[in-house]
Amino acid sequence: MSEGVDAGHPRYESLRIRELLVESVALGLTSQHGLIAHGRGEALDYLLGERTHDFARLAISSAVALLLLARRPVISVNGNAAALVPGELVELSKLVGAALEVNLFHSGSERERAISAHLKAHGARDVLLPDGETVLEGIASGRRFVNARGIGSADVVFVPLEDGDRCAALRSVGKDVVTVDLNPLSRTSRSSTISIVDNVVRALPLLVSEGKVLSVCDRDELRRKLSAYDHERVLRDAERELRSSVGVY
Ligand code: PTJ
Repeated sequence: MSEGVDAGHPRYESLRIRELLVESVALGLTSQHGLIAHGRGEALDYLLGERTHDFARLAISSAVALLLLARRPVISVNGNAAALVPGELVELSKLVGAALEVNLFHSGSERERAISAHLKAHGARDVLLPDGETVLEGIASGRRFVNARGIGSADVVFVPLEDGDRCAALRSVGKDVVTVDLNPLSRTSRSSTISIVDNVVRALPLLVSEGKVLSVCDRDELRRKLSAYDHERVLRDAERELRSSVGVY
């Protein structure tokens, strides 16, 4: 980390994460737009008290159950997630048997390769990239380019930091989508199957620990976990939490 971030600073953790993202832009992992997206996330996280709420814990547990029940789960990785939680993404992929696929809003083969190498340096064996032939219809961004062995044939896609277009497109072709997004009002949160309203830096370690617990459960137990999830209620509780912190009910 560059000089100037004092570990004793009261906002050290927030400054550390900013610094990590700035360095990740310099390393060619994260896009400059990713910094702006992070700023939006920071503001929402501040209003949520920078902690994991019960609505997110329920979503995390249900998301792990859904991933373990899936036939072909895939974890989609973008530039922000790769910078913030590379080791956890790799660990989760191993726990739930999911493929890792790089999929970028601002696509570019150099950045795809850099993210792939970064994930491999954190223990990933195989990382899928867009195969150059498979396209997901209904998306305007670079996220339409996918891999036929990954997102193209997945039944469940986990997408930390999403944009609404892709989430809706994945749902429209019958795939279940798990998202992590600090904004419960976003199209992403609304159109996903399971929405984890939390910061990826807290949610991913919790997904990994829940993965260790649930990976020994049988399928009936996993289905019971999944049936406890109520999408409308989770979003309502998250929105209420946000509004209560700014005094708007
Ligand atoms: O795919 P890339 O690497 O080219 O980058 C794509 C970005 C992130 C730039 C692109 O997806 C984008 O512009 O995203 P949006 O539309 O700004 O949405 C990002 C959402 O993620 C917003 O709702 C933010 O509140 C949320 N967000 C930002 N940081 C975090 C977050 N949610 C959870 N944890 C975070 N750390």
